[in-house]
Amino acid sequence: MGLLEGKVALITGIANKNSIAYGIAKAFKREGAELVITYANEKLGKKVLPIAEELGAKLALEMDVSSDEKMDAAFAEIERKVGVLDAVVHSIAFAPVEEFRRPTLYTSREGFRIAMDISVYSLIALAQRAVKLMEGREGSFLTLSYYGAEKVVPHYNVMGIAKAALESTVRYLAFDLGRMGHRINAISAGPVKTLAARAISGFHLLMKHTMEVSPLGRGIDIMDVGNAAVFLCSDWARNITGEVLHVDAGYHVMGVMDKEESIEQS
Ligand code: 0WD
Repeated sequence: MGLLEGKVALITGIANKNSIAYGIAKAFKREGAELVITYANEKLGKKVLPIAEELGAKLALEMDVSSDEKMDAAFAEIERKVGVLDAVVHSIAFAPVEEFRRPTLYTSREGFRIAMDISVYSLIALAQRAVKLMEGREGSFLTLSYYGAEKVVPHYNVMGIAKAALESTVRYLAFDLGRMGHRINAISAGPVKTLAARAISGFHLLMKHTMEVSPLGRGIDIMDVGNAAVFLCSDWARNITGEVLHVDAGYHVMGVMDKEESIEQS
């Protein structure tokens, strides 16, 4: 029996087969979960609908998290067609590309607002609506963060600030949701080449650096994140909430980045 047998999971943030959310959806499916898949807009729908079909999703629908009305409409449809939810995966982030191109010092008010709205507030907006479908169940929420929340990663800029706020949001929501019997956690994933990652200047150098200095001396892939997500959303993790789990080949434990040393060891 799969670890998520009998559970219904809402997965947001699949843009294509490179998306971290795709790895999570595949792992959830493998473990017996029924899937509800949402995509940001009609254009992305053309890519995502065939993926939803391949994964045998119960329902696939559009949901732009920047609009309360669109979220209400999507949740009304989920309630009508599916009725319940056990898990919600928030795999969404966005900031205007200019914000990755200039120093954090020159972040615009609008860029900051958009980054916080789409990448952070959307988690709260999802939780507000999902709890109604989790009544009487031990629900579980999961979001995706990155090391740039904890330390300065050049070019990550306003997204690092947003991820710090996101991780704090996980802790505050853990308190509110915990009173209802639900859990919420984050996975801080190592760099993965995806559509969103392409916006960040020098991303390939960041990936190379991470692989070279991490204790395991390698990078991660979307199934590594998917497998950890299965655990966090399964009953095996029923007393884990408010946590940020690093799936980064151990990169975050390094203080001094000694590239030579890690190469000698391998
Ligand atoms: O290295 C990486 N790729 C890492 C990503 C390392 C650590 C964390 N993450 C995080 C990201 O910050 C994000 O929170 O993982 C999450 C998923 O990102 P991803 O899988 O790297 O990127 P991608 O495949 O582009 O999916 C993100 C998706 C959007 O794709 P695009 O590229 O079209 O922006 O977030 C969704 C959209 O599908 N999204 C929205 N969904 C609903 N409403 C919206 C919106 N308004 N905006 C973006």
